[in-house]
Amino acid sequence: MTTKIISDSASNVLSLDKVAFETVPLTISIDGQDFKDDTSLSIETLVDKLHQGEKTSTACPSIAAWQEAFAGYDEIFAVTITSKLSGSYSSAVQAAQLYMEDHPKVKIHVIDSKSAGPSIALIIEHLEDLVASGMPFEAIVTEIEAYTNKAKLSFALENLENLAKNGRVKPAVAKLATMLKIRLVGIAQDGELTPIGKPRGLKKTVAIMLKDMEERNYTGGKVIIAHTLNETAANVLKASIINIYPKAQIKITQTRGLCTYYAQKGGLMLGFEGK
Ligand code: X90
Repeated sequence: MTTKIISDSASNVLSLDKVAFETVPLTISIDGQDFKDDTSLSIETLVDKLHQGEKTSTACPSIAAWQEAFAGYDEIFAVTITSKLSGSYSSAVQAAQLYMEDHPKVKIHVIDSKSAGPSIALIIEHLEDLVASGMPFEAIVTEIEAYTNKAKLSFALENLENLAKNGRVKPAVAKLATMLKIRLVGIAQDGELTPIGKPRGLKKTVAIMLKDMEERNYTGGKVIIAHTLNETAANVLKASIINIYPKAQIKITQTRGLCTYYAQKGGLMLGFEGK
């Protein structure tokens, strides 16, 4: 029995130690040129090109791209960015249906993370532990659906332009993007971006994020911080979390292409285990 975990590139995860893993890239287009969000993409170059580009957009993976990633395995878990903001989930579900028609013995479960970035990464890491423990496929499905509801996301963005331009936020939130020097703190709620604060400065940003962690019942479990060329802020956030929750297990990663595009330079994304 061979098992594989797959996610779209919105997870920012590049590899796993214990279980076969692959990311299916989303695509970023800048003035007609397509960039696949895979390991060959340099984030620094992407940020520069986005700065110079006029017309930019993103696209979810095709059905064919998901099917290629399924090939050769018996049991597959695929995790996607929230279905409310991207076609990635729908693409993966259709790919899974078609693939299982052609390969009746193969089991594929597609998970809508209802989130993005580091909370997808938490789901992937939990899947890795469950698969490695030898738990049967159906039991993992039940457990991971419950865990997905506990994998929370908050974020602090210095620029909402790309989210607004591509219609990924409600018009009222998009209006904030036209204001200067607004740092928006938000959370993923029901798979959508929900603003919770507009602080000025990092100190207040961190305070809002910590309050949200407490409100959503973080008690010292796993945390993943993803940043877009802002390691300093990620380290400040990490130190503040450890200060209150000394047992917190915290990892810091960089955003890959898709999250870099939407979180934009300076952006922070925080995935944590709540209730
Ligand atoms: O299909 C596509 O082209 C991808 C569209 C993705 C749109 C949203 C990406 C958000 C990435 C920004 C902050 C977190 C917002 C999370 C809300 C659930 C990161």
